[in-house]
Amino acid sequence: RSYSMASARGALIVLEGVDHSGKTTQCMKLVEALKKHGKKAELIRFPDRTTAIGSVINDYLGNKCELHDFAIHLLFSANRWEAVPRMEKLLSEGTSLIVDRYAYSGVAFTAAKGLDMKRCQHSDIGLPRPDLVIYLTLPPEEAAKRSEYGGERYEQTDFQEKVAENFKVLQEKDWKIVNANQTIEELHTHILELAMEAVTKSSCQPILPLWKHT
Ligand code: DGP
Repeated sequence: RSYSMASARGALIVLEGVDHSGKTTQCMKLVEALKKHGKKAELIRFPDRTTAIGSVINDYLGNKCELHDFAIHLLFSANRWEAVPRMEKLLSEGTSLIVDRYAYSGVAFTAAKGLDMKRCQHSDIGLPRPDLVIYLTLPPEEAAKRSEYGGERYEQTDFQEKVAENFKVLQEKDWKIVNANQTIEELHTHILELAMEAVTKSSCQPILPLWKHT
């Protein structure tokens, strides 16, 4: 029936995971595969370095400027909030969004500097809640084999281990934990299956808000 087709919304699908777990590669492949299956899909990356806020974040990550830990935390958060109107519009038009990092990275990274986790979560309360979170895991020795860390801030193993611990605290029951230590194609097949299921399931569900004030 055409009226129900028109009202079907897209799914909000987030990929999180440790660095070098292949999130970006998998996000791009997933968008293409969903399109091949006749679904409307678009890639969203956080941080989005193309906006004014994103360009400050880019300078910060490249060690070109210094900012108070909480100030940069709020900019990462604002960088997600500034995308919300576009995200809501696309979702309501039936486009599924494949999101490379989200508020979970926001909290996991800032809290790894020693800031209180609840305080870190505060600025992201109320963002659109993902319909599906896929968390890619990779043992640190496997991540190290894939490529050397570059010169960006945060690219150190001890820091990344703290980040991984924080992700464990943030993990919710319905997250799909996927071992990234497989070939690109094997991983893609698994992720596509999870995503197709989410696209079907989410189409007539309301979009809920992320987290709550406690
Ligand atoms: P990427 O462009 O995905 O490589 O991410 C750049 C770096 O920024 C990466 O080390 C993870 C980190 N990052 C991503 N989102 C956030 C955030 O919201 N807050 C903080 N503090 N760091 C983040």
